[in-house]
Formats: sequence, C-alpha cells, structure tokens
Amino acid sequence: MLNQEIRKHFPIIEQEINGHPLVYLDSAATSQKPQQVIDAIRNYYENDNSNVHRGVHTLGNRATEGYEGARDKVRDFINAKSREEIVFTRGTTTALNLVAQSYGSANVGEGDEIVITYMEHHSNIIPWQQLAKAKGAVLKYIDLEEDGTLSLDKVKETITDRTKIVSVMHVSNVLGTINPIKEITEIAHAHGAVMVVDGAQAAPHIKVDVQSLDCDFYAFSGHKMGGPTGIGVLYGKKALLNKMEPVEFGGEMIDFVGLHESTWKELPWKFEGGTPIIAGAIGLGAAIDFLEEIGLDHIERHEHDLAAYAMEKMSQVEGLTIYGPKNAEARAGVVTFNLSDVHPHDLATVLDMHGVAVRAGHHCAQPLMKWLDVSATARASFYIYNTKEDVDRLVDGLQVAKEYFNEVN
Ligand code: 7TS
Repeated sequence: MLNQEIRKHFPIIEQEINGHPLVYLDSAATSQKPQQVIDAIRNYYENDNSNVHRGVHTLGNRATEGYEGARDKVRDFINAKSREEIVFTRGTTTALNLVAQSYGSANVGEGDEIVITYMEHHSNIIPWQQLAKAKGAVLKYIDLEEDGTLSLDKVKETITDRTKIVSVMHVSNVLGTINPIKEITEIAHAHGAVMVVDGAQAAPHIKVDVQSLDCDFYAFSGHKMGGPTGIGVLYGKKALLNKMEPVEFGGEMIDFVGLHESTWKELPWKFEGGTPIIAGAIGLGAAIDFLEEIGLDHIERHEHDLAAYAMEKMSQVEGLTIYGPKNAEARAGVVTFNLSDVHPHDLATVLDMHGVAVRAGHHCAQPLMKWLDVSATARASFYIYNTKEDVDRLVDGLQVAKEYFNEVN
C-alpha cells in the first residue's frame, strides 16, 4: 500500500488543529487507529457482544471465537510456537509486572541480580526495583555508549552467574535505538538467566520473531500498533509459564474451587482472571490484519527513511540537538531533540499552534534523562501514516519557534 493510501484508512488524520492540517508525530505514546479496527470493535458491540468461554448460546460462541481468534493472530504475528504462550494483559506495563511478580518472586533471592539498562522506560524499571527491594536482590544497569546504543562488551561485563533476570527494551522510546536482543539473550542464557523483552516500541514497527530471538518473555501493547487501549500481550515460553503462579485470582482462571483450596485452568487462561478484554483483543486482531496487509518490512523501511530524512532536515536547524544513534539505520522512527535552551514544553506548545503534535517531557525514562544530562526533551515519533511532508511541517514549525523564542529572549 502506498503511503497516501495508508493515510486514507485513518479518519482522525483528516482534521485541522489551530487552523492547520494535523501532523501527528506522537505515535510512540499511542498510535492512531485505522477504520477497520474501529469497525471491528463497533461490529463486536453491535452484533456479537457477550461473555466468553461459556459455550451454549450463539453470541457467546461468536465472542469466544473473536477473542480466541485474536490470540491465534498474535501467535502468528510474533511467531510463537503455540497459542498457549500468548497471555492477554492490559498492556506492556501489566505484562512486565506479571513477570516480575510471578516469575521474579519465585526465582529471585537475596543477593541475586536483576540486570536492566539506563535507557529503560519506567515500566521496565520499577517492577524490578520493587522485586529487588522485596527480595534483597541487586538491580544492575548496563551503561550506554555515547551515541545511546548498547555494546555487547558492557552487556557481558554486567551479567554474571548471580544474574537471574535480564530485562531490556527492544526499541528505545526516546533514542529510537534498536537493541541486539538476540545477542543479549545468548549472553543471559549462558549465565542461566531468563531474558525479558519490553517490545512496546518494537512490535508495532519491526518484524518480531520470538523463536528466533529465543527470549523467554516478550511484552507489548495493542494501542501503539493501531489497536485499542487496554489490551496488550505477554508472550512467555510454555515451560516457564507452566511453572508460574497467577498473580490475579478470581473468575475465569480457575478449574476447581473448594472452600480452602482451588486449582487453576491450563495455559494461557490461568493468567487471565476475570472477564477478559474481549473487544480489545478483537480490535488488536484487526490491527494485526491491517499491519500484515501493509507488511512489517514495508513499515520498517518507511520509518528508517522518515527518520533519516528527519535527521538530515532537522540538523539544518541552528541550535538543535538530536539524541541517540547518528545512523538512521540503527534506529526506529523516533527522533528526540532539544532546541537551544527553549523548554521542550514551550517548543511543543508552539508546534501545536502550527498543528504539529509532538511529545515533550521525560518520556517515562527519568534515568535516561539523567544519563543524557537533561531534564526533558521534545520527541517526534513516526508511524505508517506519516510522510516526508509531515517532517517538513515539523522543521518549518521549529524554524518559527526558533525565531519566536529569539525575539522573546
Ligand atoms: N515500554 C516502552 C518502551 C514504552 O515506550 C512504553 C510506553 C511502555 C513500556 C508502557 O506501555 P503501556 O502501554 O503499558 O503504557 N511509552 C510511552 C511513551 O513513550 N510516551 O507515552 C507512553
């Protein structure tokens, strides 16, 4: 599908913001939704709405087929070995907390190590901080190279035989860095540690193959890949998930309930307590269909091209600092920057006056902000509907902002 054709599938894009056509450059926070996702959710509520896994009536069967069908689509999308390895969660955050609370509580003890990096999102820091505190374990950080990449030498220096869990983001939501997950997994496994991957910024943008990566857990969110909010995925290797205890207890996840003892359903349902996120899963399934129609290779190529174009154009703006890898091939479609000493919030406000939506702040990565020695940055993040014209509009906005703040100061 051509870029202009893809855009037509996103009704929200066709609007003006402050008198200018909208340029949405905040897809790392959440992506826009194609019409077929909106239609799938609407169709579910209009025609099929019912609770799942209860058999008997027709609507119930349709809802179950929709929900479990979405699980098959996810399995195929990330090339998991079996559908039992796909657990629906509320999002990446919930998925990572599940691993920390279930696998972590059972397998991490006093003096053991949990290894993460300086570039992690708070969702891949705090669950491990809490686990380390509860268990008397040590939370270690892999340092970054100057350009915001990871070197395997430093990975090797940090992971030891005391390391029980290594958890690393696949793609950085701030620097755009694509991390060498397969190689890090090999190192983690050589020390007997499990490898957890925060795939929130990868699954929407690059082809993920969990069998090829050989990671033990992989977490991502539906809302960053054209799907609705409130649905996400935890992939886990079956042998590990089988041994893990649920963290939420109640309806749906049980097999037998006695007065003082209960047993759990088999995988994956033992981790899905309560009425599940039925419409969310169906919406995610529709988003996967849409992404696969376009092709992940095409999406990845498009974003590399946009990032390269943006970095080239933006580097011509005087006083602009871009963070992260200089080589656009080493990064996904995220460009984080600051303009002289203009506060990123002020910058984002001026850009919004010109219809350009970017995010400003710490991007839920305060340790990384400290590492970069800044309190905040502005960030443009691209997706399938963005164009080179969008980048031009961003650069025009930055030029206007520069002149405006020069005059004010
Ligand atoms: N991990 C990464 C790498 C992320 O970018 C995000 C969200 C999360 C985890 C959490 O995902 P959630 O769906 O559970 O909230 N990142 C961003 C962002 O960069 N701006 O807003 C949200």
